[in-house]
Amino acid sequence: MRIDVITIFPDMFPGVLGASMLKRAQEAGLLQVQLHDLRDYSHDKHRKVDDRPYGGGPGMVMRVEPIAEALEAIRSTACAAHGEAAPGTCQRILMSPEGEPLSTLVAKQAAAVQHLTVVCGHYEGVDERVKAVVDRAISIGDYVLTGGELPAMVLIDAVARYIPGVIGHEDATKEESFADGQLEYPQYTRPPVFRGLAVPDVLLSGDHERVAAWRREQSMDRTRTHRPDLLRERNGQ
Ligand code: 4FV
Repeated sequence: MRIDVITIFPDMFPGVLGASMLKRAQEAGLLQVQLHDLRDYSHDKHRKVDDRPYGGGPGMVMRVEPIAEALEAIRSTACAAHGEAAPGTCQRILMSPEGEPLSTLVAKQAAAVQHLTVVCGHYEGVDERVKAVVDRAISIGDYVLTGGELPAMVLIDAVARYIPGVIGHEDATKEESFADGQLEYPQYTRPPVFRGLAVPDVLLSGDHERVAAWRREQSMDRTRTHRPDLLRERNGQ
């Protein structure tokens, strides 16, 4: 999978992309991330990519032209390389609080696309016409951040986990929170007792049936207690 990122802060990414699973995924050739400095697509002598909002108001807005030109430059290179025959081969995504909420389903869908281009906004946001040059907008949550860079990293991390071969054991993504619309069961490891807190006996029993039943029960209890909305959603309510 290839992911191109358009940002005015490319230096924010190496730390996240250069560690742990994302690093291994790139080294294994399962994931390729290309960073693009949006300022390279500014025609302004000061490489400005923002301007004051029409209609007045606080802050600055990111101009549409540099973003559109960066997308076209990527299309003419990366997309040309993998051939755009199959629809859905590539997707251009704007990270925005107005976007569709990032979820397990959205991450899985995006992981099925061969080539993603992610646009990171900044300042007060991007010119509304940016939505005409991207395929979708995704939000990581109902709060406003200083920039789209962290959301882009969250998206890359969430998507990378669904690229076959990135997660050591495929089952991991099958038995985890939200995989089946529920919260995952509690996990324990050594020591068997910590400051009087003991690991549930069933997990030390070696009785796989009982362990599986206990885990199903725990998952349902925790979901009912902490995220009843997930159950309503799953039951289509
Ligand atoms: C955001 C979010 C987010 C809004 C203004 C960047 C900021 C600034 N992106 N999920 N929540 N973006 O807050 O995706 O441009």
